[in-house]
Amino acid sequence: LPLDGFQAASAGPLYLKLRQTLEDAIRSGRLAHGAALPAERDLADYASVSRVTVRKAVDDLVKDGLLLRRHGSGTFVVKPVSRVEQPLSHLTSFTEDMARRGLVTRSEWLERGLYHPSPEESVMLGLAPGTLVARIGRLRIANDMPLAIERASLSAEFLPDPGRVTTSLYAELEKANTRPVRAIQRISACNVKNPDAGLLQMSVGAAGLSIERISYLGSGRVVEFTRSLYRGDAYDFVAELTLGD
Ligand code: 16G
Repeated sequence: LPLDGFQAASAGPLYLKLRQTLEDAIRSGRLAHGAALPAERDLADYASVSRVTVRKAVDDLVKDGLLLRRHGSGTFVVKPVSRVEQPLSHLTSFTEDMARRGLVTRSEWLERGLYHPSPEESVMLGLAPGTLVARIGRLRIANDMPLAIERASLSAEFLPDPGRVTTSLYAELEKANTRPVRAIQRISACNVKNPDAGLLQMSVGAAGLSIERISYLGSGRVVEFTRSLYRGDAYDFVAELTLGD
């Protein structure tokens, strides 16, 4: 058990001492990233404290982002995320961005197929009546770290067979010469909720970035309407600003 050095007899509130001992175990690597925390009962027995004390110490570490509770499976040591600096000047794809940093990407599929469009999709994509919409919903993962949830909608005209997108949507569009050349992107702050928090391995209520991208062909036609949720602790969006008139 990761409780070396814990001394119930020393001064100060018990739960804070227990918290510090657990924090030291995490920071020193004795409790490895991704490892499950021993059961509350075992920690309480071993430290000779009440389960309430253990719960308070663990709650504190969850609040500070060092531990993560996963419903039904336990409490885990959070893997620290190295932040990604993402320029806001180029219309690149996730796969390209990550490859440039030497990271290996994969996706877990949340949705992929042709559907009747929602009213919002019809408006955003300028769909003619009767046109279907292709939806590509993915949890995007780089080096085994989930970074974002992306849900893209495109007119079925541009993506008649969504099953063909295996790794990169933009690479697939490029084959048909319909890769977007311009996009408007809106970034706003949010607090992640379930089920998104679970997918992104974040605590409920942690900071996320909600991003909407509408991308266009050279002709001005909309190709893609994408709603994404990025981990707030993993991304810095950086833009160059120049003095204008
Ligand atoms: C980026 C875009 C997303 C686009 C995707 C294509 C943001 C916020 N989103 O992640 O709109 O669909 O790239 O990536 O930048 P892919 O070609 O790797 O599938």
